[in-house]
Amino acid sequence: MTDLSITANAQAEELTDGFHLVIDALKLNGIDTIFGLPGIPITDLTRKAQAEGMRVISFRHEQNAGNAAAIAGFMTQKPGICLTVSAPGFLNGLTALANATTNCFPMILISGSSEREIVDLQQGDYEEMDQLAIAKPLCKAAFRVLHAEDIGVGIARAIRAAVSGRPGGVYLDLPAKLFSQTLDAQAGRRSLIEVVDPAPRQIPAPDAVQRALDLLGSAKRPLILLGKGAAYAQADADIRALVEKSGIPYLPMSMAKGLLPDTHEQSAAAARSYVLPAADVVLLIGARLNWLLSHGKGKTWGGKTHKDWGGQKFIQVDISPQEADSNVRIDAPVVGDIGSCVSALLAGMGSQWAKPPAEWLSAIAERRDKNVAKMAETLAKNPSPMNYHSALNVVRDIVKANPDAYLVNEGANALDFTRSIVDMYKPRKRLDVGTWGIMGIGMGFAVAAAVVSAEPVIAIEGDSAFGFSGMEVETICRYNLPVCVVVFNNNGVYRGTDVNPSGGSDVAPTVFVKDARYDKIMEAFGGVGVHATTPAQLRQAMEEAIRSRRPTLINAVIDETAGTESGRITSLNPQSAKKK
Ligand code: OXT
Ligand code: ADP
Ligand code: MG
Repeated sequence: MTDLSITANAQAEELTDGFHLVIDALKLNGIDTIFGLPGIPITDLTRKAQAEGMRVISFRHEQNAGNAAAIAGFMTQKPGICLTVSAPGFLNGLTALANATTNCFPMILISGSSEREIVDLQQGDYEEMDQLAIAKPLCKAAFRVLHAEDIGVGIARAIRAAVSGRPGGVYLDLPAKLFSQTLDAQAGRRSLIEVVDPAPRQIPAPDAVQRALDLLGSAKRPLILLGKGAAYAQADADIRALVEKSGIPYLPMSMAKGLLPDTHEQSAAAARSYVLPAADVVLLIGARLNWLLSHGKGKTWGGKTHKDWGGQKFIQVDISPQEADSNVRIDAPVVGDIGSCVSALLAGMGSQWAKPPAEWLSAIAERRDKNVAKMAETLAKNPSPMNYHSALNVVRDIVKANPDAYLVNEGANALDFTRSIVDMYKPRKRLDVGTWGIMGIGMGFAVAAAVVSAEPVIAIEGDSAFGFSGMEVETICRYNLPVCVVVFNNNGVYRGTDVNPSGGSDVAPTVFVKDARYDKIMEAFGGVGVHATTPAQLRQAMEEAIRSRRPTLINAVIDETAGTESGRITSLNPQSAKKK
């Protein structure tokens, strides 16, 4: 080696660059996984991140990588990272970013972008797009870094914005030129920020806590509603203690199922349509009064018409001060993080808290027992062809036997029946379509759940829902993940029975290829494919999938007449004024 090349090497060692600073900044903040899809200008970033010990999970479409990042954020309280290329890759990831923001999941979409000078003059660069401007209205915050020395600040701001206060999606724009910019290595290290206390606790005001307790204590028919914010908060023991100490019946929203086991004696889930209109005081913990709760009014709540208030008084525990009064009056807002609020409520309840009146509890128990008995009767039937109930009876047993497994769920009937039939036993195990009722989260959520937790994952998918992310079956096989996908195959969206009203040769818009074999997709990539037409076959295949931890797809044939239009939300379909 000549003297000259020794000097050049020494200099190279003392330099760092944009690629390494991004990786170092993420690692410094405890982020060890990237979900993404390589290409110009971020291919080398994925390679170098892997070389530096990060887990880089590469997807077949950015939307699925984005959904994986979002749910990783929900599971861990750390922002999930999705990495994409410019314009089209960025746009593919954007739906997931918007969905994360809507659901209050912390994630950061990092996209490479084209040259600012060319983009801003609209001179037609490769994948030209003003990504920052497009992302801004769809997320909580959006930042762009132009100089390598600002990467540390950019990542720190993105992390804080994603997880502090109400969590949400953040966009970070990294132009191509940034990655090869160099910096003295020491200056580079000094420019990085390890974020201190990224999601500071927010202690509720004592008078707000007292107001809430006074109202709750005065109730004759109190009810607690647990939402996915309560699941996210990881205050599981205190939430359980609050429910049990108060003796108040509770309803879990879909992703709050399992916060307390669904079999808990205070669960009013099986008496939902009775308790909502009958309750006089409702304590909302991390749940918004949005469409899923009929905006806190209307017939669901005992109002005369869909606009009328049912007369309940609400206490709302939420980190966002703007959430209260968004739909109906909140009589006692408690603003703060759920952990701090719930522990303050618990402390304020003291040791003499009176349980709710016995008439209220027995009225609920009566409705619940009736519904549970009716459900048990339906589940015990064994019709041919298999229907949602007989198939889900199997899933219910498998989840009971494997309470640590994650349950991903999407579809319409495949979603709604699973929610009410399959009991959950542990917090944050049920991952589903969330606030938007969005199809396409399935395989992204399943991959992330398996990668983050290493636990088995069961994905119950409508055949339509599965189609939105089905190609990620290859990803599941590539990383050999313990994911068991069960496609509830009823030949279409809601049902497989619609006909073309014009009599033409095209099939109806809601109908798919009949008797399709989704199991063959899994086999194409080396996983296990099973065609199941009976509950016994489904049971055997699911048990084997959990035991072996091999990627498995079960094509579960469901009676094509069994579903209803839009599942439980038929009423949201607008009706034509004209008869024909
Ligand atoms: O009290 P009552 O008597 O009312 O009974 C309730 C409970 O008390 C009782 N229950 C129980 N009984 C006994 N035992 C137990 N343990 C028990 N637990 C409960 O059961 C009932 C029901 O209880 P639940 O569920 O708690 O109550 P309810 O009233 O349903 O709750 C109301 C809601 C609103 C909270 C609830 O319904 C809910 O969370 N709904 C979510 C609905 C949703 O988000 N749906 C997904 C969207 S649908 C549609 O949009 C679809 N698309 C369009 C599309 C979408 N979404 N996205 C994109 C990107 N593009 C397009 C499409 C394409 S769905 C879809 C595909 C559909 O086809 P698939 O093939 O995938 O699926 P299939 O339908 O299977 O074919
Ligand atoms: P669900 O769909 O289950 O009803 P939502 O997504 O509508 O739940 O509501 C979740 C709520 O939880 C949001 O209003 C959000 O601000 C709140 N939230 C999220 N995390 C926390 C937290 N750590 N502390 C307090 N509130 C939180
Ligand atoms: Mg279907």
